[in-house]
Amino acid sequence: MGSFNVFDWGLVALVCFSHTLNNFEGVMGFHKIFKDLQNISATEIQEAHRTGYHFQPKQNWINDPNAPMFYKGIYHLFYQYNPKGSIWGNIVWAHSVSEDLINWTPLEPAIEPSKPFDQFGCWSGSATVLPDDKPVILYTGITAEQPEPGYQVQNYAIPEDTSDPYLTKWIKPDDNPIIKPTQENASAFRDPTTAWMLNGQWEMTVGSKQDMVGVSYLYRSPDFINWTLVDHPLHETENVGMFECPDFYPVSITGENGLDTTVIEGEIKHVFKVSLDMTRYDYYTIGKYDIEQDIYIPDEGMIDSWAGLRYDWGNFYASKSFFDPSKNRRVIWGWANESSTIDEYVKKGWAGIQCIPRTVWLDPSGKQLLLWPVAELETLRDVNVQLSNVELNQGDKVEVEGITVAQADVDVVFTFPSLDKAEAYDNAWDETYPPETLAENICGVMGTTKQGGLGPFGLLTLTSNDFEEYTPVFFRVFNTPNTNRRVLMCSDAMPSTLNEQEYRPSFGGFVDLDLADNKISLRSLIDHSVVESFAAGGKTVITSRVYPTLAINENAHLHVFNNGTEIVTIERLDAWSMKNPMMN
Ligand SMILES: *[C@@H]1O[C@H](CO)[C@@H](O)[C@H](O)[C@H]1NC(C)=O
Ligand SMILES: *[C@@H]1O[C@H](CO)[C@@H](O)[C@H](O)[C@H]1NC(C)=O
Ligand SMILES: *[C@@H]1O[C@H](CO)[C@@H](O)[C@H](O)[C@H]1NC(C)=O
Ligand SMILES: *[C@@H]1O[C@H](CO)[C@@H](O)[C@H](O)[C@H]1NC(C)=O
Ligand SMILES: *[C@H]1O[C@@H](CO)[C@H](O)[C@@H](O)[C@@H]1NC(C)=O
Repeated sequence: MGSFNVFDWGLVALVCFSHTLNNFEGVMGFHKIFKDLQNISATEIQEAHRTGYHFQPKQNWINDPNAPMFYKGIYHLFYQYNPKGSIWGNIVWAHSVSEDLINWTPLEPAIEPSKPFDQFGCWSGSATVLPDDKPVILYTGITAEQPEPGYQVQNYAIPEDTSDPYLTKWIKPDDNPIIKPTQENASAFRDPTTAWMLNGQWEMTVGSKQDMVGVSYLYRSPDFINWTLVDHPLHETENVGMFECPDFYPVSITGENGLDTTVIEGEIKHVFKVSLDMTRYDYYTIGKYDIEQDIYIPDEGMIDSWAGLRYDWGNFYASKSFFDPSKNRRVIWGWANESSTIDEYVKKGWAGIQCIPRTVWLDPSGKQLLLWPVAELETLRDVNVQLSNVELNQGDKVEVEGITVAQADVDVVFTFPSLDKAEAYDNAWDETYPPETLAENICGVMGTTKQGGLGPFGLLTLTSNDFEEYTPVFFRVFNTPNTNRRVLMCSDAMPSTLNEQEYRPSFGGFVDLDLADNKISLRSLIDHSVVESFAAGGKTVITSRVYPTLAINENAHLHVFNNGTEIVTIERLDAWSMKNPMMN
């Protein structure tokens, strides 16, 4: 990630204005460079919206997670960090270590600009652990001040001492850069992936574009140092613009276990994920890695565009996965940016968090992934309250009391007698809204106040005393059998704050469920200014950043509600106060 350059700016602006969707224009502000603000470090950190158990440093700006890995018993997370201020700029690779993905200790930055091949920036990249336990980082270096061309190159870095499980010091050898761009794509050439092996050679891919075609260039190397461009890309997609932070990995079709990136054959499928700079969301397809042709082919029926599947239908970007051999799982990290104004970033002295790491595996249908918070998060669960068999009629709200609801983990199962009362799906929506924002638009139009048949029902998180503010996470079920638009999940920031200056999207996603068992589950991780929600065991995930003015700390409340004519029963609800881990 990190296309903060004037070349892209022109293109993005052009496309955004011609696009029918207003919300895509939000992208543009983020591309501006605020030179005079990027070195201003706050003397005081505003705590009101700081998270309790999400990953963040003590202060300043963060963005993409980089090179996550497990090495000699230790989890490593690097991330894009401005050591001097709370807006983007002066980017280094900050580095933290953990034994459980939850408690984090900061180390010195691992990679900082210093050499001709990265003097103007050390941008995102990935780690590969080579045989004999030798980790190598590939990252993007910026070699000239923007907007000079020829500035995005790929470099490598190696640990000074591989016997140190903390990998404290990193060396950038002098034979860098190992890959140079051509003049034409010099400003759009970044984010190298973890490598895999094919026919005895290493391969990896780098994100780019040619005009509006997103391109994932493929490179090959016998020794991890001498890389040559393969004559065709791993994958490309029309009309989506720049591929940032590509990720390419195998998933098992027989179990929930993760697989090392070097597994390229067997009972597997492959996932190809990109972060689209133009829309600022993370999209994936499931498909096949054709090792004869050395290309990735999405499965029949996959939507390979920004109307396709997302890891998260909310605020989640520049994600990166890694294989964790100690637990035999694949884990995804993703960044949730702050969604307020530049002035507020500077004032509060910090910006950006990493979402709770999520285990990822293939849904038994083979048609989507499932994402679920890593099990270690449960070690932070403290005081617990439960509800069971509570019936909710239309208009009912049941308060969940006795825990710290502004910093909580809530897991609930809803049941209902039948689908008979489900409201009609309005086919006009399909004409009115483009597929990529259909769910979000329906959530926005209907909210929780438009009463329905089966739903809206769900949680009202971060609610103020008199409901002036609330962040609802809820479902509506439509009477549209035989489509995947039957169950809608919403996480609506619109009523979340009285501060109307804030970005308050009504995020939404459909949940691919037939509801044959008249049941749906929801888990929400609430943490002051973030609500991360997982429907139906991780089929649909939505993260919202919210900035309540009243519903802060002990002034926040949590309710379960129903606003549909059908009775909805809380079959079981468990909610926990969440403790503070050691956080940098
Ligand atoms: C900001 O800090 C960077 C890194 O130390 C430095 O190179 C740059 O000149 C500073 N910019 C301003 C405007 O002070
Ligand atoms: C860069 O762009 C040119 C022309 O658009 C293309 O032919 C070339 O393969 C691209 N990729 C790299 C890595 O140079
Ligand atoms: C790098 O690899 C290419 C292709 O395998 C080979 O032609 C070239 O001689 C190698 N260069 C070095 C410096 O080893
Ligand atoms: C339920 O709908 C009524 C009528 O529109 C509305 O007044 C009420 O606020 C809604 N409840 C919630 C939680 O939005
Ligand atoms: C996060 O901030 C909001 C509000 O400014 C923007 O609309 C998003 O595009 C942005 N997301 C990313 C990934 O940068």
